[in-house]
Amino acid sequence: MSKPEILIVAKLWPPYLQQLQDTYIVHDRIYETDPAAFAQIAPRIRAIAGGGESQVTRALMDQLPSLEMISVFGVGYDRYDVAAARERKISITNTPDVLTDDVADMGIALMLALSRSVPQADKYVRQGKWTSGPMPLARKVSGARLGIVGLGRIGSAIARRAAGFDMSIAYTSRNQVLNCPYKYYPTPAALAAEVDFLMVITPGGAGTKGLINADVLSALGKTGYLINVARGSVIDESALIVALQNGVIAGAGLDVFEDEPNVPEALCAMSNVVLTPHVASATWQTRKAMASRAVTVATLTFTRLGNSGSCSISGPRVARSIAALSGTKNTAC
Ligand code: NAP
Ligand code: 8YV
Repeated sequence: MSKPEILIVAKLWPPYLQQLQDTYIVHDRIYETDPAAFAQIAPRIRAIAGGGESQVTRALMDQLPSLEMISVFGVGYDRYDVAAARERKISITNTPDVLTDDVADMGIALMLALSRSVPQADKYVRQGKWTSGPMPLARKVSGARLGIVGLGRIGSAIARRAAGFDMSIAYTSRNQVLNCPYKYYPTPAALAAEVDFLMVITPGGAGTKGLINADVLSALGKTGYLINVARGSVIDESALIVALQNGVIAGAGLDVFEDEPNVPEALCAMSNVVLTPHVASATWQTRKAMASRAVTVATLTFTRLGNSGSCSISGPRVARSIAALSGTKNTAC
C-alpha cells in the first residue's frame, strides 16, 4: 500500500519532521514555495501537520478534497478552523498533557524572573555595575497572592507549583471548578483586583481575544505583575504597553505575543518586562513526547482505529486509545 501524502504547514521541529518523513510522503509548505506543484498534489493530501501557532483556514482545507486529519504539534489550536473541519468530519488531533509540566514551569520561571529581576541582575554583573553598588530591591514571591486566568491542565499545574511557594491561589474561568480549594472569581477584573501576580493560561482564539484589557490591568494595579504563557491574543497588547509605560501595573512576563515573531519595540525597551520567544514547552524531553504522541495518534487514525474521532478536540475514540497507550488523564484543580 502506498504511503499517505501529508502537507506540513509550519517549520516543524526537525526530529519530528524526520519521523513524519519516515512514515509518510511529506510536502513541506509547498503551497507557499510552489503553488503550481501544490495544485498537482493537493487532491492526494490526506493529512495536514502543523504547530500550535500555525494557521489552517477553510480556504486551505477547501483545496484538499481527500483531507481526513489535521495533526497539531501542540495543545492550542486556536488558529485552525475547527468548524470547517467538523463540517467535513476531518479529525483534528493535538498533544495535550505531555507539555503541561513544562509550560507550568515556564509560568513560574517568568514570575520569579520578573519579580526578582533575574535578567537585569545577570546584566548587572556582566556589565560590571556591581562594583558601583547594589541593585535596587526586588519583590518577594513566596507568600504572595497568585491569580490564575484559566484553571485547566496547565493552570492547575501552575497552582500546584505555586502552593510550594506558600502563595494564596485564586482563579477565574467561565465555569467554576467543582471541589476546588482555590477561591473563584467570575471575571478577570474581579480576580486581578485581589492578587499580586496574574497568570494567564487560557486557550487563544475568538473566545478570549482581548480578555485581559485596560480595565483588568487597572484592577491589577501599580504593584501587580502580569504573566502570559497562553496566547498573545488573550492580552490587549496596546493596552498592556500603555499600562506598563504609565505605571498602571508593575511589570509583565511574556512568552507569547500578538504578532509572533514580531515583538513591539516598546516592550523590548522596558526594563520591567521579561520576554521569551514562545518557548514554554520547548525542552528536548517534551518535544520528544509531543512528537511521539502526534505520530502515534496519526498512525491510529490512518489505521482506522478511530478515523471518525480525534484526540481531545472533537471525538472520544482516538482519545481513549491514546489515554490507554500513554496512561494520561485530564486533571483540573
Ligand atoms: P485546558 O486544560 O483546556 O485549560 C484551559 C482553561 O481555560 C480552562 O480552565 C477553561 O475553563 C479556561 N478558559 C477557556 N476560555 C476562557 C475564558 N473565556 N475565560 C476564562 N477562562 C477560560 O488547556 P491547557 O492544556 O491548560 O492549555 C491552555 C492553553 O495554553 C492552550 O490552549 C495554549 O493556547 C496555551 N499554551 C501555550 C504554550 C506556550 O508555549 N506558551 C504551550 C502550551 C499551551 P472554562 O472552559 O471553564 O472557561
Ligand atoms: C508549542 C504551543 O510551542 O502547545 C501549544 O499550544 O503553543 C507550544 O507548545 C507549539 O505548539 C509548537 O509549535
